[in-house]
Amino acid sequence: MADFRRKKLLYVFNVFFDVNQSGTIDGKDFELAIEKVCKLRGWASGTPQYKRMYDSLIQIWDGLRNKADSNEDGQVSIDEWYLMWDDFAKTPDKPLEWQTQYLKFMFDLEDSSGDGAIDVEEFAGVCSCYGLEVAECRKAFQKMSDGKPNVTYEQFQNLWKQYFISENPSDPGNFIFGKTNF
Ligand SMILES: [Ca+2]
Ligand SMILES: [Ca+2]
Repeated sequence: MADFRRKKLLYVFNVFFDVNQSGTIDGKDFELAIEKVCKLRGWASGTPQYKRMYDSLIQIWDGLRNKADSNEDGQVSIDEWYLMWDDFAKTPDKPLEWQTQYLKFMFDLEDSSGDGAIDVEEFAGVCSCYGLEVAECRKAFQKMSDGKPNVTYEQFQNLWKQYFISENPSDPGNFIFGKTNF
């Protein structure tokens, strides 16, 4: 796998999945992610929105673990992570179910107004809740949207695919997780 693609995969692993920075992904990371995004949205535990968020992230974790945890230790290591995305790159039109669920989850989370498109404020709001600098998120949005004010779901799906398979640093899909260079 090319170094550039490996760096992108490592970045998503570290920032969006291994939330407690333990070096592997497991259920605890997802529980922290649930707290993080519900706090961002102002959803208290016990509310229907909290429950929906909880259910969809736990379902994503179950799907990820089932496919990627090949040594069955209950955790997804960085090597297991690389292996799974290397398989994805071979047949990007046949994603795993959890991968599609996560793509949709991220889009819906970012589209906080629910109008079917992401704008720069929505994008920066979510990325900064994962600890990224707002200024860099804004720059990343300009690059991924090619200077346009919005990114639709259809566009996002293509950018997403590009993120995980592209080895060309100038492709717009490289910027969908808020980082401008690798
Ligand atoms: Ca972890
Ligand atoms: Ca494992």
